[in-house]
Amino acid sequence: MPDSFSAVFTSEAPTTDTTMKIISAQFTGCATDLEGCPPSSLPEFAFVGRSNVGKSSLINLLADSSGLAKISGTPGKTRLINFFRINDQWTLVDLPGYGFAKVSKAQQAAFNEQVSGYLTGRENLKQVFALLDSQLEPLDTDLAFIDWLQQCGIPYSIILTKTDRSADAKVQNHEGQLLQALEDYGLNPNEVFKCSAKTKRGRGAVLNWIEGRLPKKPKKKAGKSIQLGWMR
Ligand SMILES: Nc1nc2c(ncn2[C@@H]2O[C@H](COP(=O)(O)OP(=O)(O)O)[C@@H](O)[C@H]2O)c(=O)[nH]1
Ligand SMILES: [Mg+2]
Repeated sequence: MPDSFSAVFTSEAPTTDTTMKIISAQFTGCATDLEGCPPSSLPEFAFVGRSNVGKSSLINLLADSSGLAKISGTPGKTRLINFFRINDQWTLVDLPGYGFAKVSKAQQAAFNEQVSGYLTGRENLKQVFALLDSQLEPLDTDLAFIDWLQQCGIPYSIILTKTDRSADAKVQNHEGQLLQALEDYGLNPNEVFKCSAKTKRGRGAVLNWIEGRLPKKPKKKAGKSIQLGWMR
């Protein structure tokens, strides 16, 4: 092989990271139901899952901010819909965790009604990310929730969380079971992502997916150079 070729092939690949840069992430409000949600025309992306699935950790990972969403030692404490404006471009919505056993059935039903009101009624909601724990086989409660999303015509993707906690083979096995269950029930998520808040796995994939759904910024027209000839 001529030297020039080896030079080409051994040269370092460019290290350009194309992941969306998080320039700003601000808490903009919270609500218990649709009526209380802050008005916004920005595209919204909501994150939901059972308590302790790793939602707050994932939100902090995505937003590049360790304290944005509170990582809870007490599962099920967050009963509010929280809004975070990212890069003045889109809104990340942290929905309360479902399926928490320490609240009464009546409380859970009221809460489900409030969250479902947001999910079905929020006009700028672009997509729901349903979080599932990759350490577990797909659970009926999760599948029922996903089925409900699909029946309501709400676009959704699935994120398998905490992939660092199990061996790759186990994660793959659970992913396979999930894909099979989705097929059996005729459920069609936009994507299935695998994430870990610990290793940052999946961060770029989720952010790039969101970026692809944002309105394109108008390209600057090729600026004409200012004619300075008159000054001479
Ligand atoms: N190893 C590991 N632990 C995680 C990950 N995500 C969350 N956790 C832990 O799981 C627990 C629940 O996380 P949290 O983000 O509060 O879950 P939430 O209740 O769904 O908001 C905490 O102890 C986290 O430190 C992850 O990706 N890897
Ligand atoms: Mg949380």
